[in-house]
Amino acid sequence: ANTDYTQAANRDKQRAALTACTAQLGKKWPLIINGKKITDRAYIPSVNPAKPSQIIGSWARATVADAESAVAASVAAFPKWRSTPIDDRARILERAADLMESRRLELNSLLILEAGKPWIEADGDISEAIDFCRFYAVEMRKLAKPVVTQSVPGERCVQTWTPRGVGVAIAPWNFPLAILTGLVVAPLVAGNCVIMKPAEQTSVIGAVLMDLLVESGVPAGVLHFVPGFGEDVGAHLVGHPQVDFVAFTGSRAVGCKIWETAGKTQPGQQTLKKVVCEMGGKNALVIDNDADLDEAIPAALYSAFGFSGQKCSALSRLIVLDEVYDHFIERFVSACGSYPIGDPAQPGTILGPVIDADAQKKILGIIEQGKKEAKLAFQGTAPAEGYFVPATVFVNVKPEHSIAREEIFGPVVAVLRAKNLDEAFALVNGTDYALTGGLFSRSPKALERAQNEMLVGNLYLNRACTGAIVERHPFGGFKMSGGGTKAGGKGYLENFLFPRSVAENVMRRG
Ligand code: TXE
Repeated sequence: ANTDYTQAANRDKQRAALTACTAQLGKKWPLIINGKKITDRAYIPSVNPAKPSQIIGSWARATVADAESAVAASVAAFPKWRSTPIDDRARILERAADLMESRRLELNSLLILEAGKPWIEADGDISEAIDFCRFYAVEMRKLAKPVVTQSVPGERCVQTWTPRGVGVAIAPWNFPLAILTGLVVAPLVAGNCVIMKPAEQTSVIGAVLMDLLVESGVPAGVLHFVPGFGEDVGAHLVGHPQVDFVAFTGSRAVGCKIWETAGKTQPGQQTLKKVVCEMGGKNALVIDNDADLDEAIPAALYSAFGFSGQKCSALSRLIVLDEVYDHFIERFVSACGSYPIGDPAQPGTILGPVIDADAQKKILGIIEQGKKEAKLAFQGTAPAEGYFVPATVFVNVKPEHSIAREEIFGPVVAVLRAKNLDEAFALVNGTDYALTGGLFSRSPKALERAQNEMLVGNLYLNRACTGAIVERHPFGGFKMSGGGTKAGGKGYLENFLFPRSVAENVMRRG
């Protein structure tokens, strides 16, 4: 459950936590390999995207040699960790969840300061991290029970599971606590050793998560904190012959590179690597002629502009049917101006900055390209300091336009027009992605058709196409959105396990 920031007491507590967090900025975070803190490395500063002059902390940049040490330590620790009682492993995750809950405001403050997440979004990130810990602990306990497949007289047949070995968790910056937690604790509780490689932009949050997991009881040698650059340390770990799996969330480009690297068998490699991969999306909401606009418009605004659209589930295409088009555009555009942009540390901010200068430059470039292709229907304002991008809406967008095809990962919406649902659903399915999508309609037939014809991993009907609660909405897409796994869903843990079939001649049992 998220914090209710409409209560003044909660706002005061969050403000106090932010002040306390700001007071101890500038900390230097080491690598942690085999339980040892390594400090003599180059340090990379992490800055506040809303105030780039403010350094949140700096982290020791791992080298390829550090990656080698982490793999060697993991290989050595695996046999003992794999035979740890499952309940002991599950209890570590439950302690981590309790610690996160007890440190919620401090963690919130870090997400606000290092990732530029507005309070509500930061709080949701923590809630999801806590849910991942609790959910995967319960799921692993269920998997501990052998499943009887088919016993016949004299023979008992069951299926059990065994962990894969050593893996690397490579996380993005946009859910710097939640996604990193999920990618780490799922393989851990399954009995694997894990090397944590946070995103460069949010490695301080990664360091705090590492400390919290160590405090929860993860033994040295089982989990290593190796912050570094993706192209050297990340790539080296993905290609390492003794790394058995990669748990990745991030861009399509990097995801495809990881699949290629992991697919090449290296000398000395003893296992076919498993890649668990969640990438971007080009998510669309279809507005039917009879949609309830009082619902559809706030939902579209939240999906498009929450956290400045930096979510793989963010809305980036609105597909509006002819009859309702003019009315919808008029109301949607006038509502866009009501979305507050500013310092995410201020309560009530919805649009904070984008993650860094590169992202800001990339998205502003896409907006310039959009102005050549389509018509600018709305552009908000943005503070001068910090990596801000104004909320932007384009209309008269054609499906071949780049703003209708490529993931933007910023507060930019492309509006397309459709004659009918046939055309609308064809537009939805017409990109390389299949992550989230939704339909606002009052007609049961249309809602039925959406479930059969909108080919997305997570479909939302008459609600925002963004946001997934662990276990309630198992999350993940297909096509170029990912390998079809569902984070926070039943079966996710099986990515990090091998199934084993056991047949026993019970006549011989004493
Ligand atoms: O992703 P990256 P970023 C998408 C979205 C966004 C883009 C950039 O399109 O614009 O990714 O975000 C590591 N081998 N999403 O920069 O660059 C890197 O160090 C191994 C969607 O976060 O893919 C980081 O830890 N690792 C996504 C991680 O990959 C490599 C959420 C992600 O970096 C590597 C976030 C390599 N060659 C971004 N290169 C979602 N679906 O939620 C980089 N990395």
